[in-house]
Amino acid sequence: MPMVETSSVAFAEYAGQLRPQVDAALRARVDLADGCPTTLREAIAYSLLAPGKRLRPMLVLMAAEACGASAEAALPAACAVEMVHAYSLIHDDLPAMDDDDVRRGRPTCHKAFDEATAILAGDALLTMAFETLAKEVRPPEVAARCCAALAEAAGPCNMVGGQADDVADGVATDGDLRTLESIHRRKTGAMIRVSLRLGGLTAGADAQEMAALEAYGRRLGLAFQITDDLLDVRSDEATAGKRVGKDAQRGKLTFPGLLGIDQSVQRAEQLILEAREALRPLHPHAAGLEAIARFVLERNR
Ligand code: GRG
Repeated sequence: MPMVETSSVAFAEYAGQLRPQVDAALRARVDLADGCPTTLREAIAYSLLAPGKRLRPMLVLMAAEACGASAEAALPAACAVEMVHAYSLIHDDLPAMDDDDVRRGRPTCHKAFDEATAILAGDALLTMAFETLAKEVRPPEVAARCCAALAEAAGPCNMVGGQADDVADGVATDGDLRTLESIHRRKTGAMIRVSLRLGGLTAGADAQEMAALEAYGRRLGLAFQITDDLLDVRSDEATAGKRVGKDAQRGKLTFPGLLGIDQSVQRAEQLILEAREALRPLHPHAAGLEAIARFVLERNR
């Protein structure tokens, strides 16, 4: 029996429909900041509208659909997660962190502009995310819950904390699988889980639907990081749109480094199988989430 009875609509088809909507919504919110200095606004737009996959906003929209709501009402929340994600990429690429020159197939924000502008563009995007949720999600009680959920996911106990441990001296080479999973549950996984949660919150999901989204998100988040580590080993810069091979170069703790390539692939496959199983209670509206799960396993960028 298939995990979820869906047509085999591919991620690319969903992306083809939803991506223009998400990008138009993101553009509109950059345009709203009309008192913003020109260079800062250009840097915000440069990074926010760069050709990323828009995976997290699509998770928000598809989680809302999976809970029986229209994607439309979830669009502000979808923009908010992409703003936080874009900020995290800008700051992650800075010389003090990963020191990268290429992101999403283009020069990183601090290379295209300068370091101070990149830091400020990141700061602006982080604050714009909460402004968007607070002003646009309705009713206000749901907006407050969305703000709290996103702050928790992006904050010191999750994304920022995971990043802190990832860049900290000593964690890199002598860690074990538990350490690695703990870093990525916070650094990468929390933003994936909260994307689903925001979709559920804006859709007025019940407890069973929220639990299904959480179970799916936990597995998807970890599988996403494993496939990200595999891309660093197996892909090239032109395909991935970012520098590859850097983890091994820096002696970083990674899934292929700890488990080997074959076992990492098996682990990702198992997690995606479980993620798809977790969607059962959401049947039959979970076709989009099902397509994202398949995409995460098969992705090459
Ligand atoms: C600087 C506070 C702070 C946090 C940074 C997100 C992050 C934490 C670092 C990014 C570095 C990295 C490669 C993380 C691994 C997984 C990941 C988040 C990849 C980038 O996400 P994608 O593949 O990117 O969804 P696109 O460009 O498609 O949106």
